[in-house]
Amino acid sequence: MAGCGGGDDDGAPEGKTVTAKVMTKLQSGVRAQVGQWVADIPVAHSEEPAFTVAEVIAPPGNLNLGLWNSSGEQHNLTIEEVGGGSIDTPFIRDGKAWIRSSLLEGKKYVFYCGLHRKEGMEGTIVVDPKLSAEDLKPYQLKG
Ligand SMILES: [Cu+2]
Repeated sequence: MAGCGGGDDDGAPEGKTVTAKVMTKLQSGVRAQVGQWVADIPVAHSEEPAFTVAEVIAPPGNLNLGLWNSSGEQHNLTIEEVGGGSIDTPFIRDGKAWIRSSLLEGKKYVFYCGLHRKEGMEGTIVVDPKLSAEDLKPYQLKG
């Protein structure tokens, strides 16, 4: 439970790295505006509390993270600038919640669940100013 080791012997699934996508058109159910960057952070369906995402890559500017929770357990999503402030969603047991942060180049950000951070429910946000137009993929809300 040190929280800094690389051990994966707790049964929680390994989170993946995702690149934020851009909103190209308004979508109901998404709290983001056209031109902004969006990434989904689903809660894993596992015995141990976990997100399925461990790292988000996004350019500087507004990033919208969508917490997807259908686990039946309470979770939330907090974005924290390392050494700075944080912003969080309410705790939800089912459904989705959105959070927006304005990412600055050169700063470090983490995201985590306020209840289960010690259990490994956390990840990092990498601000990459080199993300180019070729990297843009349209965000599409999942059914
Ligand atoms: Cu949690």
